[in-house]
Amino acid sequence: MAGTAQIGVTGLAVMGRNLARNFARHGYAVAVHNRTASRTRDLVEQFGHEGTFVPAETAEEFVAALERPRRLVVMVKAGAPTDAVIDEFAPLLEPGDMIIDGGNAHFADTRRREAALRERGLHFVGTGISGGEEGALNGPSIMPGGSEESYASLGPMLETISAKADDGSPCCTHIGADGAGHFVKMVHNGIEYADMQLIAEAYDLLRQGAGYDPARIAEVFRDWNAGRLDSYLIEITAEVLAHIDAATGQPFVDVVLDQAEQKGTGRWTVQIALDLGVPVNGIAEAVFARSLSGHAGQRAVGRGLAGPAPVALPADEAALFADQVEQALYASKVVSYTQGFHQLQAAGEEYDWTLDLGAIAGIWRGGCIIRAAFLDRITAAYAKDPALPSLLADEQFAAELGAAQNGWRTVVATAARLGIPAPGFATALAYYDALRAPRLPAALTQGQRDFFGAHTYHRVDRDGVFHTDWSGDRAETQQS
Ligand code: NBP
Repeated sequence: MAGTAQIGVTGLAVMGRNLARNFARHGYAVAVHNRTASRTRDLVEQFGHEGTFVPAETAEEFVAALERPRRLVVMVKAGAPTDAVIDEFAPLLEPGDMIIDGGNAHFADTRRREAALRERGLHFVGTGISGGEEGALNGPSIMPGGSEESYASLGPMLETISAKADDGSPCCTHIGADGAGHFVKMVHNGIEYADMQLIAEAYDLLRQGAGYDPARIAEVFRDWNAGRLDSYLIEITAEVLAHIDAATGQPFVDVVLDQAEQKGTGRWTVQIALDLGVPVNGIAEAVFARSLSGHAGQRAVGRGLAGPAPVALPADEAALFADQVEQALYASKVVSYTQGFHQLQAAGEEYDWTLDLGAIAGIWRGGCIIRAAFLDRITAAYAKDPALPSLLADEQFAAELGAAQNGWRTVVATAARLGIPAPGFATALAYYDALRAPRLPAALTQGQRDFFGAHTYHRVDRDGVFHTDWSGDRAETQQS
């Protein structure tokens, strides 16, 4: 006999517990279950008053507590634990039931799991959830993949518990079939890496280039947050920079070890971009910058290498420089989003997903780490032209980057002159200039490839595939 709980959550660590509470607070009856039953009891004891929870100790009890078709959310550690939970529950489910994986799964695993469960008549809904534990409780950005049919049943509930953008729309939309939701969440995280790296570079340039102290830089970030850079990450940057370490009385940022860590989704974004042949230079530089920061041994031996010791600009130039850093930050941010959306476009073609890129930008406006006023502009650009080949093809973005580019160039040049590493700003500018270039040196690369490997080339003046006899008389022959 089917039960009455509209949704169930298994895996009640920080994310699952908060997600279950979010459902309950919105009036849904929620079955709750965890491998270690004490977590289930704790949840009901501490938060039972927030709504209707149906605790279950065993998998059978949990499944029996759910109304049909069953909606079973899995919030366990990604990887083998997710497979173990699916293997445990799938035999207890009936055709039409849904397993929703809200963990940080790799999209290829999601595609594999979806195909296997579809064979058994079950829906598998790989769902990206962004916003950390706070988002899970109060409204995350939710990126569900899977079938249209599953979204028809599940979507309204997810939309109800999701964050809401400033215009009131839910930060949740059906992304596309099988692994599309987890893919989009992964690219979201890659963009987040790039955003964070660019902000870190802006801070470093203001500190070493403009000669500002952290408190002053916090003010600069507060000002920027009132303009086109208005975003959660800029807002928290100001807070972190203004924070004073209680133990030493020093700026907090000066007492933290300068070695950034990563969990892996940024790395996946870059690995998959390489497979898809999409240049996501900004995201890659962000992943590499974190990685470089962590190689303490390499840094120790490199510290004595020749180069300028950064000397701050004269005070009268510093204010202008700070404005130019804002321009470089904004322009580089637009470039990282351009690259991330290119990756989504390419993945849509590769995996046969119909991705609504404007809607994806729309659901990142609330709940998640990269939430920003600027995302409205991306939605508007795709609304104007759903087939927009690149964000830089949008007139407004192109005009803004055109207006920012002089300042951006000055910042990259100043960083190089002062010896301050700014890989994110520099790679974004190189990408922009490469796209603008009427001709690229790739022609020479093709010539070299033909020389050493007979890899052939195309010509600009006629169709066909050509090869030059480099070891003989250098005559050209048409291959096809
Ligand atoms: P964890 O990723 O720390 O996972 C702990 C949960 O997994 C516990 O409920 C644990 O049960 C369960 N579990 C494990 Br481990 N192995 C299991 C197995 N073989 N069978 C059944 N259950 C098993 O929890 P979390 O930090 O709440 O994250 C949950 C998911 O959400 C992860 O995939 C994570 O990547 C993703 N996520 C996290 C965040 C975040 O900010 N933390 C944000 C977005 C997404 P036990 O209690 O019996 O040990």
